[in-house]
Amino acid sequence: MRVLITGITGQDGSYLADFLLGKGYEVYGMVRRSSVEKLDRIEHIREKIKFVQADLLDQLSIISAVKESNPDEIYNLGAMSFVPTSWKQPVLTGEFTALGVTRMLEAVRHLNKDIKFYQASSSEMFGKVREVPQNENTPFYPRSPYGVAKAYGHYMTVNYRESYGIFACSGILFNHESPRRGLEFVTKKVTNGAAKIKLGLAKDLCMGNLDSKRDWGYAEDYVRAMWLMLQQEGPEDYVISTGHSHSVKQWVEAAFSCLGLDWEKYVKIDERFIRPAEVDLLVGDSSKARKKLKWEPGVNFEQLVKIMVEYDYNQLKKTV
Ligand code: NDP
Ligand code: GDR
Repeated sequence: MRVLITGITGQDGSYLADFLLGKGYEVYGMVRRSSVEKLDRIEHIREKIKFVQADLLDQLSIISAVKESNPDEIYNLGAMSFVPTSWKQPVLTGEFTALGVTRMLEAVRHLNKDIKFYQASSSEMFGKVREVPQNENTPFYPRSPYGVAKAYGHYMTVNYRESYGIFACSGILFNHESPRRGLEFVTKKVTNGAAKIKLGLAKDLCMGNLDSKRDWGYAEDYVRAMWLMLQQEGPEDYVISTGHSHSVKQWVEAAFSCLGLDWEKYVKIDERFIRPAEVDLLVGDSSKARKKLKWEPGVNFEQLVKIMVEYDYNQLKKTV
Protein backbone atom coordinates (compact mmCIF):
# COMPACT_ATOMS: atom_id res chain seq x y z
CA MET A 1 0.00 0.00 0.00
CA ARG A 2 1.17 3.51 -0.84
CA VAL A 3 0.10 6.63 1.02
CA LEU A 4 0.53 10.36 0.49
CA ILE A 5 0.43 12.51 3.65
CA THR A 6 0.13 16.29 3.46
CA GLY A 7 1.31 18.03 6.63
CA ILE A 8 3.78 15.23 7.34
CA THR A 9 6.09 17.66 9.17
CA GLY A 10 3.32 18.51 11.67
CA GLN A 11 2.32 16.78 14.89
CA ASP A 12 -0.26 14.43 13.38
CA GLY A 13 1.64 13.82 10.14
CA SER A 14 4.63 12.56 12.10
CA TYR A 15 2.58 10.13 14.22
CA LEU A 16 0.61 8.96 11.19
CA ALA A 17 3.85 8.31 9.29
CA ASP A 18 5.18 6.27 12.25
CA PHE A 19 1.93 4.31 12.36
CA LEU A 20 1.68 3.59 8.62
CA LEU A 21 5.36 2.64 8.29
CA GLY A 22 4.67 0.15 11.08
CA LYS A 23 1.86 -1.27 8.95
CA GLY A 24 4.21 -1.74 5.99
CA TYR A 25 3.00 1.23 3.90
CA GLU A 26 5.27 3.00 1.43
CA VAL A 27 5.01 6.54 2.80
CA TYR A 28 5.20 9.67 0.65
CA GLY A 29 5.24 13.00 2.43
CA MET A 30 4.24 16.26 0.81
CA VAL A 31 6.50 19.11 1.93
CA ARG A 32 6.72 22.73 0.92
CA ARG A 33 10.00 24.37 0.14
CA SER A 34 11.64 26.21 3.01
CA SER A 35 15.00 27.93 3.43
CA VAL A 36 15.62 25.78 6.50
CA GLU A 37 14.55 22.16 6.89
CA LYS A 38 11.70 21.59 9.35
CA LEU A 39 11.90 17.83 9.69
CA ASP A 40 12.46 17.63 13.48
CA ARG A 41 9.33 15.59 14.16
CA ILE A 42 10.19 13.01 11.48
CA GLU A 43 13.99 13.03 11.87
CA HIS A 44 13.88 9.46 13.25
CA ILE A 45 12.13 8.14 10.12
CA ARG A 46 13.29 10.54 7.41
CA GLU A 47 15.25 7.84 5.55
CA LYS A 48 12.06 5.78 5.25
CA ILE A 49 9.93 8.57 3.79
CA LYS A 50 9.86 9.63 0.15
CA PHE A 51 9.41 13.39 -0.04
CA VAL A 52 7.49 15.15 -2.78
CA GLN A 53 7.62 18.93 -2.99
CA ALA A 54 4.29 20.70 -3.36
CA ASP A 55 2.19 23.40 -1.76
CA LEU A 56 -1.51 23.44 -0.91
CA LEU A 57 -1.69 26.81 -2.68
CA ASP A 58 -0.45 25.40 -5.96
CA GLN A 59 -2.81 23.10 -7.90
CA LEU A 60 -0.26 21.87 -10.43
CA SER A 61 2.28 20.97 -7.77
CA ILE A 62 -0.41 18.91 -6.00
CA ILE A 63 -1.28 17.09 -9.22
CA SER A 64 2.40 16.28 -9.74
CA ALA A 65 2.73 15.06 -6.14
CA VAL A 66 -0.28 12.76 -6.49
CA LYS A 67 0.99 11.48 -9.86
CA GLU A 68 4.46 10.82 -8.53
CA SER A 69 3.32 9.03 -5.39
CA ASN A 70 0.41 7.20 -7.04
CA PRO A 71 -1.17 6.53 -3.64
CA ASP A 72 -3.92 4.17 -2.50
CA GLU A 73 -4.74 6.58 0.32
CA ILE A 74 -4.28 10.32 0.90
CA TYR A 75 -4.42 11.94 4.34
CA ASN A 76 -4.88 15.69 3.99
CA LEU A 77 -3.45 17.01 7.26
CA GLY A 78 -1.74 20.11 5.85
CA ALA A 79 -3.33 23.38 7.02
CA MET A 80 -2.76 26.65 8.79
CA SER A 81 -3.81 25.14 12.11
CA PHE A 82 -3.30 27.84 14.76
CA VAL A 83 -6.61 29.57 15.54
CA PRO A 84 -5.23 33.03 16.60
CA THR A 85 -3.23 33.35 13.36
CA SER A 86 -6.44 32.83 11.41
CA TRP A 87 -7.66 36.28 12.53
CA LYS A 88 -4.34 37.85 11.51
CA GLN A 89 -4.26 36.07 8.12
CA PRO A 90 -7.88 35.18 7.30
CA VAL A 91 -7.43 35.10 3.54
CA LEU A 92 -4.31 32.94 3.63
CA THR A 93 -6.05 30.64 6.13
CA GLY A 94 -8.87 30.27 3.61
CA GLU A 95 -6.38 29.43 0.87
CA PHE A 96 -4.52 26.74 2.86
CA THR A 97 -7.18 25.32 5.10
CA ALA A 98 -10.28 25.66 2.89
CA LEU A 99 -9.34 25.85 -0.80
CA GLY A 100 -6.36 23.53 -0.21
CA VAL A 101 -8.90 20.75 0.41
CA THR A 102 -10.62 21.37 -2.93
CA ARG A 103 -7.28 21.38 -4.72
CA MET A 104 -6.48 17.98 -3.19
CA LEU A 105 -9.91 16.61 -4.08
CA GLU A 106 -9.63 17.93 -7.64
CA ALA A 107 -6.32 16.09 -8.03
CA VAL A 108 -8.01 12.87 -6.87
CA ARG A 109 -10.98 13.42 -9.19
CA HIS A 110 -8.83 14.02 -12.25
CA LEU A 111 -6.09 11.46 -11.63
CA ASN A 112 -7.67 8.46 -9.90
CA LYS A 113 -11.10 8.34 -8.27
CA ASP A 114 -10.16 5.10 -6.48
CA ILE A 115 -7.80 6.91 -4.11
CA LYS A 116 -9.25 6.94 -0.60
CA PHE A 117 -9.20 10.42 0.93
CA TYR A 118 -9.09 11.53 4.56
CA GLN A 119 -9.81 15.15 5.47
CA ALA A 120 -8.59 16.53 8.82
CA SER A 121 -11.71 18.29 10.04
CA SER A 122 -12.01 19.88 13.44
CA SER A 123 -14.22 20.34 16.49
CA GLU A 124 -13.62 24.08 15.93
CA MET A 125 -16.45 23.80 13.37
CA PHE A 126 -18.87 23.42 16.32
CA GLY A 127 -17.62 26.71 17.78
CA LYS A 128 -20.44 28.30 19.76
CA VAL A 129 -21.94 24.90 20.35
CA ARG A 130 -25.58 24.16 19.53
CA GLU A 131 -25.71 21.08 21.73
CA VAL A 132 -23.67 19.24 24.35
CA PRO A 133 -21.98 16.86 23.66
CA GLN A 134 -21.28 17.33 19.93
CA ASN A 135 -21.72 14.47 17.49
CA GLU A 136 -21.73 14.01 13.69
CA ASN A 137 -25.20 15.59 13.43
CA THR A 138 -24.57 18.68 15.55
CA PRO A 139 -24.92 21.85 13.42
CA PHE A 140 -21.79 23.94 12.97
CA TYR A 141 -21.30 27.48 14.32
CA PRO A 142 -17.61 28.30 13.73
CA ARG A 143 -16.12 31.19 15.72
CA SER A 144 -12.89 31.94 13.84
CA PRO A 145 -11.68 32.18 10.23
CA TYR A 146 -9.98 28.84 10.94
CA GLY A 147 -13.27 27.22 11.98
CA VAL A 148 -15.04 28.64 8.93
CA ALA A 149 -12.29 27.34 6.62
CA LYS A 150 -12.54 23.87 8.18
CA ALA A 151 -16.33 23.84 7.74
CA TYR A 152 -15.81 24.57 4.02
CA GLY A 153 -13.26 21.73 3.77
CA HIS A 154 -15.66 19.38 5.53
CA TYR A 155 -18.54 20.11 3.17
CA MET A 156 -16.33 19.85 0.08
CA THR A 157 -15.22 16.41 1.26
CA VAL A 158 -18.86 15.36 1.71
CA ASN A 159 -19.75 16.83 -1.70
CA TYR A 160 -16.96 15.07 -3.61
CA ARG A 161 -18.08 11.83 -1.99
CA GLU A 162 -21.70 12.40 -2.96
CA SER A 163 -21.04 13.91 -6.42
CA TYR A 164 -18.24 11.71 -7.71
CA GLY A 165 -18.40 8.58 -5.57
CA ILE A 166 -14.94 9.22 -4.10
CA PHE A 167 -14.15 7.31 -0.88
CA ALA A 168 -13.73 10.52 1.09
CA CYS A 169 -14.04 10.73 4.89
CA SER A 170 -14.08 13.75 7.14
CA GLY A 171 -12.66 13.02 10.59
CA ILE A 172 -14.03 15.58 13.06
CA LEU A 173 -11.25 15.42 15.60
CA PHE A 174 -11.32 17.15 18.96
CA ASN A 175 -8.10 18.62 20.37
CA HIS A 176 -5.28 16.11 20.57
CA GLU A 177 -1.91 16.72 22.04
CA SER A 178 1.50 15.11 22.54
CA PRO A 179 5.13 15.93 23.23
CA ARG A 180 5.32 16.82 19.51
CA ARG A 181 2.63 19.50 19.77
CA GLY A 182 3.63 22.96 18.49
CA LEU A 183 4.86 25.31 21.23
CA GLU A 184 2.17 27.95 20.74
CA PHE A 185 -0.78 25.62 21.50
CA VAL A 186 -2.01 25.90 25.07
CA THR A 187 -1.15 22.41 26.36
CA LYS A 188 2.46 22.50 25.20
CA LYS A 189 2.89 26.15 26.15
CA VAL A 190 1.88 25.26 29.71
CA THR A 191 3.91 22.04 30.10
CA ASN A 192 6.96 23.70 28.58
CA GLY A 193 6.45 26.87 30.64
CA ALA A 194 6.02 24.97 33.91
CA ALA A 195 9.13 22.88 33.23
CA LYS A 196 11.14 26.05 32.53
CA ILE A 197 9.97 27.62 35.79
CA LYS A 198 10.89 24.46 37.72
CA LEU A 199 14.38 24.51 36.21
CA GLY A 200 14.87 28.24 36.86
CA LEU A 201 14.79 29.06 33.14
CA ALA A 202 11.69 31.30 33.41
CA LYS A 203 9.97 33.28 36.15
CA ASP A 204 6.35 33.31 35.03
CA LEU A 205 3.93 32.30 32.28
CA CYS A 206 1.56 34.68 30.44
CA MET A 207 -1.75 33.17 29.42
CA GLY A 208 -5.12 34.10 27.91
CA ASN A 209 -8.58 32.78 28.83
CA LEU A 210 -8.33 30.06 31.47
CA ASP A 211 -12.07 29.31 31.56
CA SER A 212 -12.59 27.70 28.14
CA LYS A 213 -13.03 23.94 28.15
CA ARG A 214 -11.60 21.41 25.74
CA ASP A 215 -11.89 17.66 25.15
CA TRP A 216 -8.18 16.76 25.06
CA GLY A 217 -6.90 13.40 23.80
CA TYR A 218 -3.56 11.91 22.79
CA ALA A 219 -2.41 12.38 19.19
CA GLU A 220 -1.11 8.83 18.76
CA ASP A 221 -4.58 7.46 19.55
CA TYR A 222 -6.19 9.86 17.08
CA VAL A 223 -4.07 9.00 14.02
CA ARG A 224 -5.14 5.36 14.48
CA ALA A 225 -8.74 6.54 14.09
CA MET A 226 -7.88 8.30 10.80
CA TRP A 227 -6.55 5.06 9.35
CA LEU A 228 -9.51 3.03 10.64
CA MET A 229 -11.93 5.36 8.79
CA LEU A 230 -10.30 4.50 5.45
CA GLN A 231 -10.42 0.74 6.15
CA GLN A 232 -14.23 0.56 6.40
CA GLU A 233 -16.54 -0.73 3.68
CA GLY A 234 -17.94 2.69 2.94
CA PRO A 235 -16.85 6.31 3.45
CA GLU A 236 -18.42 8.17 6.38
CA ASP A 237 -17.66 11.02 8.76
CA TYR A 238 -16.73 10.41 12.39
CA VAL A 239 -16.29 12.41 15.57
CA ILE A 240 -13.14 11.44 17.48
CA SER A 241 -12.96 12.56 21.11
CA THR A 242 -12.51 11.32 24.67
CA GLY A 243 -15.93 12.50 25.86
CA HIS A 244 -14.35 14.36 28.82
CA SER A 245 -13.88 18.09 29.00
CA HIS A 246 -11.51 20.10 31.21
CA SER A 247 -10.85 23.81 31.53
CA VAL A 248 -7.55 25.42 30.59
CA LYS A 249 -7.23 26.25 34.29
CA GLN A 250 -7.45 22.54 35.16
CA TRP A 251 -4.71 21.80 32.62
CA VAL A 252 -2.51 24.52 34.15
CA GLU A 253 -3.19 23.28 37.67
CA ALA A 254 -2.39 19.66 36.76
CA ALA A 255 0.79 20.51 34.85
CA PHE A 256 2.24 22.72 37.60
CA SER A 257 1.32 20.26 40.32
CA CYS A 258 3.14 17.42 38.44
CA LEU A 259 6.27 19.47 39.15
CA GLY A 260 5.29 20.33 42.72
CA LEU A 261 4.50 23.97 41.85
CA ASP A 262 1.56 26.19 42.84
CA TRP A 263 0.39 27.64 39.49
CA GLU A 264 -1.19 30.73 41.04
CA LYS A 265 2.25 32.06 41.96
CA TYR A 266 3.46 32.01 38.35
CA VAL A 267 0.61 32.39 35.86
CA LYS A 268 -0.33 35.89 34.69
CA ILE A 269 -3.19 36.88 32.45
CA ASP A 270 -2.11 38.83 29.39
CA GLU A 271 -4.71 40.48 27.11
CA ARG A 272 -2.58 39.62 24.06
CA PHE A 273 -3.64 35.99 24.37
CA ILE A 274 -7.38 36.69 24.58
CA ARG A 275 -9.12 35.93 21.26
CA PRO A 276 -11.64 38.16 19.43
CA ALA A 277 -14.18 35.34 19.83
CA GLU A 278 -13.89 32.25 21.98
CA VAL A 279 -15.07 28.66 21.77
CA ASP A 280 -16.16 28.17 25.37
CA LEU A 281 -16.95 24.50 25.64
CA LEU A 282 -16.12 21.48 23.54
CA VAL A 283 -16.96 17.92 24.48
CA GLY A 284 -17.35 15.22 21.86
CA ASP A 285 -19.65 12.24 21.59
CA SER A 286 -17.58 9.64 19.71
CA SER A 287 -20.00 6.73 20.17
CA LYS A 288 -20.26 6.20 16.38
CA ALA A 289 -16.46 5.72 16.09
CA ARG A 290 -16.39 3.52 19.17
CA LYS A 291 -19.09 1.30 17.73
CA LYS A 292 -18.23 1.18 14.02
CA LEU A 293 -14.45 1.62 14.09
CA LYS A 294 -14.04 -0.14 17.43
CA TRP A 295 -11.86 2.83 18.35
CA GLU A 296 -11.17 3.98 21.88
CA PRO A 297 -8.81 6.55 23.35
CA GLY A 298 -6.00 4.93 25.34
CA VAL A 299 -4.72 7.95 27.32
CA ASN A 300 -6.77 10.03 29.78
CA PHE A 301 -6.39 13.65 30.87
CA GLU A 302 -4.10 13.01 33.85
CA GLN A 303 -1.88 10.64 31.86
CA LEU A 304 -1.64 13.10 28.98
CA VAL A 305 -0.56 15.97 31.25
CA LYS A 306 2.06 13.70 32.86
CA ILE A 307 3.45 12.44 29.51
CA MET A 308 3.89 16.01 28.25
CA VAL A 309 5.27 17.50 31.49
CA GLU A 310 7.81 14.70 31.92
CA TYR A 311 8.92 14.96 28.31
CA ASP A 312 9.40 18.74 28.45
CA TYR A 313 11.13 18.63 31.83
CA ASN A 314 13.58 15.92 30.71
CA GLN A 315 14.35 17.69 27.42
CA LEU A 316 14.92 21.07 29.09
CA LYS A 317 17.01 19.53 31.88
CA LYS A 318 19.58 18.48 29.28
CA THR A 319 20.11 22.17 28.41
CA VAL A 320 20.91 23.40 31.95
P1 NDP B 1 0.44 21.24 12.66
O1 NDP B 1 0.27 22.71 12.69
O2 NDP B 1 1.39 20.58 13.63
O3 NDP B 1 0.90 20.81 11.18
C1 NDP B 1 0.38 21.43 10.04
C2 NDP B 1 1.07 20.89 8.80
O4 NDP B 1 0.53 21.52 7.62
C3 NDP B 1 2.59 21.13 8.76
O5 NDP B 1 3.22 19.97 8.27
C4 NDP B 1 2.71 22.26 7.74
O6 NDP B 1 3.93 22.27 7.05
C5 NDP B 1 1.59 21.89 6.77
N1 NDP B 1 1.21 23.01 5.90
C6 NDP B 1 0.77 24.23 6.29
N2 NDP B 1 0.55 24.98 5.21
C7 NDP B 1 0.86 24.24 4.12
C8 NDP B 1 0.86 24.50 2.71
N3 NDP B 1 0.49 25.67 2.19
N4 NDP B 1 1.25 23.51 1.87
C9 NDP B 1 1.64 22.33 2.37
N5 NDP B 1 1.66 22.02 3.69
C10 NDP B 1 1.28 22.98 4.55
O7 NDP B 1 -1.01 20.59 12.79
P2 NDP B 1 -1.49 19.20 13.48
O8 NDP B 1 -0.57 18.14 13.10
O9 NDP B 1 -1.81 19.47 14.91
O10 NDP B 1 -2.90 18.99 12.76
C11 NDP B 1 -3.02 18.28 11.54
C12 NDP B 1 -4.31 18.66 10.86
O11 NDP B 1 -5.41 18.33 11.68
C13 NDP B 1 -4.47 20.15 10.55
O12 NDP B 1 -5.20 20.25 9.34
C14 NDP B 1 -5.29 20.68 11.71
O13 NDP B 1 -5.99 21.84 11.33
C15 NDP B 1 -6.20 19.48 11.95
N6 NDP B 1 -6.69 19.31 13.30
C16 NDP B 1 -5.83 19.27 14.35
C17 NDP B 1 -6.28 19.02 15.63
C18 NDP B 1 -5.38 18.96 16.81
O14 NDP B 1 -5.87 19.03 17.93
N7 NDP B 1 -4.08 18.80 16.62
C19 NDP B 1 -7.73 18.78 15.88
C20 NDP B 1 -8.54 18.82 14.68
C21 NDP B 1 -8.03 19.07 13.45
P3 NDP B 1 5.20 23.17 7.51
O15 NDP B 1 5.99 22.29 8.47
O16 NDP B 1 5.89 23.43 6.22
O17 NDP B 1 4.66 24.41 8.19
P1 GDR C 1 -7.58 25.43 19.88
O1 GDR C 1 -6.20 25.15 20.64
O2 GDR C 1 -7.80 26.86 19.61
O3 GDR C 1 -8.63 24.70 20.66
O4 GDR C 1 -7.31 24.71 18.48
P2 GDR C 1 -5.26 26.05 21.56
O5 GDR C 1 -4.41 25.08 22.31
O6 GDR C 1 -4.55 27.12 20.79
O7 GDR C 1 -6.28 26.79 22.57
C1 GDR C 1 -7.12 26.09 23.46
C2 GDR C 1 -7.78 27.05 24.43
O8 GDR C 1 -6.81 27.61 25.31
C3 GDR C 1 -7.08 29.01 25.49
N1 GDR C 1 -5.85 29.70 25.88
C4 GDR C 1 -4.73 29.79 25.17
N2 GDR C 1 -4.41 29.27 23.96
C5 GDR C 1 -3.15 29.50 23.48
N3 GDR C 1 -2.79 28.96 22.30
N4 GDR C 1 -2.25 30.26 24.17
C6 GDR C 1 -2.53 30.81 25.39
O9 GDR C 1 -1.71 31.47 26.00
C7 GDR C 1 -3.84 30.55 25.91
N5 GDR C 1 -4.45 30.91 27.07
C8 GDR C 1 -5.67 30.38 27.02
C9 GDR C 1 -7.61 29.44 24.12
O10 GDR C 1 -8.28 30.70 24.22
C10 GDR C 1 -8.50 28.26 23.77
O11 GDR C 1 -9.75 28.42 24.37
C11 GDR C 1 -6.64 23.45 18.39
C12 GDR C 1 -5.83 23.45 17.08
O12 GDR C 1 -5.02 22.30 17.05
C13 GDR C 1 -6.76 23.42 15.88
O13 GDR C 1 -5.98 23.23 14.69
C14 GDR C 1 -7.73 22.25 16.05
O14 GDR C 1 -8.59 22.18 14.96
C15 GDR C 1 -8.50 22.39 17.34
O15 GDR C 1 -7.56 22.40 18.42
C16 GDR C 1 -9.45 21.23 17.58
